Order: sequence, then structure tokens, then C-alpha cells
Amino acid sequence: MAKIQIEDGRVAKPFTVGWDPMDGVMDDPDNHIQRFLSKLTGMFYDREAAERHLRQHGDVLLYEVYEKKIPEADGELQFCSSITHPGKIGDEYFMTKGHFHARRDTAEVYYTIRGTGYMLMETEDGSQFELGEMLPGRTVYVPPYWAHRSINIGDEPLISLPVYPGDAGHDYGSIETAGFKHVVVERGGKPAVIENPRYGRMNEE
Ligand code: PAN
Ligand code: ZN
Repeated sequence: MAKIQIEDGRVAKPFTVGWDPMDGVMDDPDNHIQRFLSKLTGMFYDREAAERHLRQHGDVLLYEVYEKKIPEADGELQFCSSITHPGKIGDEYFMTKGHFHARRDTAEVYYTIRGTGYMLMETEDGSQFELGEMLPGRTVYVPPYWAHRSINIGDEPLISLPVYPGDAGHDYGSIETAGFKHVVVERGGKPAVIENPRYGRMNEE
């Protein structure tokens, strides 16, 4: 199939791309991002459990993204293969960092291809939150202004197709420092939402 070509770095040509629905690996990606535990211990509410996990199991791969290069311009659409691996740090499920869009007034849809999970969504002051079910064949709509993070609550990879405006951009700053107010943990074999005891001070040791 045709390869993407970007003319003048601005206008994308039509193209098609495929990926394996079982492992989420994209054919001929322009970018492959891998996020390992060693860089993200501070994002789990139980930081000690994260350090312990690192010592006992090594630098596990929490999630990865395959994407094509698309101009970051109004009118374009970004999309990727987003793969969150199964596992837990203490009782908190593996998840993505999560972010706001740099352009806050941009939405996103996530179509789930494989696995079971939740999209945790929160408003900027943490006063409202929602969990969107991620199951094969279901779509989560993330409205503008809501932070979002995917969480794998199952035992197989959680593979989804996020689609969002070309110029949305990613703002990780407040999630890195303040975190999400809610976290999804396993309690009695089932997922449960608790308040994040480190909310507002995720970057403290
Ligand atoms: C997704 C996410 C992807 C990885 O494409 O970027 O799932 O998660 P983090 O960006 O939080 O590391 C998206 O929401 N884009 O806007
Ligand atoms: Zn997003």
C-alpha cells in the first residue's frame, strides 16, 4: 500500500496503514514510543510498590504507541495504535501517563480493538471524573478540556485506536506534578476507584 508522503511538511497525502489486532504492532510506523517503568515510578500512587516492582521484575514495558507522522495542523487528524500492557504496580493497574491536550478545546475518540480497560477522564480541577469502558467494539468519547488516561484491567494487551485533531498537542505537565485525583486499583479481584493519596504532589519523593 502507498506510503505516507508529506509535502512541504504540511499537507498529508492519502494513505492506508494496517496493524495487527492481536499485538497492536503497526506496519511501517514513523514513530514507536515505549514507556518503561523506570521512568514512570512516580506516576503510581504507591511509589514504593513501583520501586519494589522495578527491583523484583526489572524495567517492564508499561505501554507503547505506534504512529504515522501527520502534520500538526488544524484540519488534520492524528491517530495511533495505543497498547497498554497488562499488569499491576501494587494494586494499581498498568496505565498510560495521561494528559490534557495542549489545545484544551480539542476532543478525542478511542476505539478499542482488544482487551479490557477504562479510560479515566477528569476535569482540570479534579472535581468531575468519569470512567469510559474500553472493550472491543466500544468507543470512548473524550470531550474537550478533559484529561485522559487508559488503564488495562485485564490480562491481555489493551489495544485501541485514538483519533484526535492534528494540532491538539499533549500537555503532560500538570499530570506529572499533580496527578489524577482518582486512581483505579484492584480490590477483592475487581477494579475499584479510590482517591489518590498523592494528588497534588506526585513529584515529591
Ligand atoms: C493517545 C495517547 C496514547 C499514550 O494517543 O497519547 O494513548 O498515552 P500518553 O500520551 O498519555 O502517554 C492520546 O490520547 N493522544 O491525544
Ligand atoms: Zn489525548
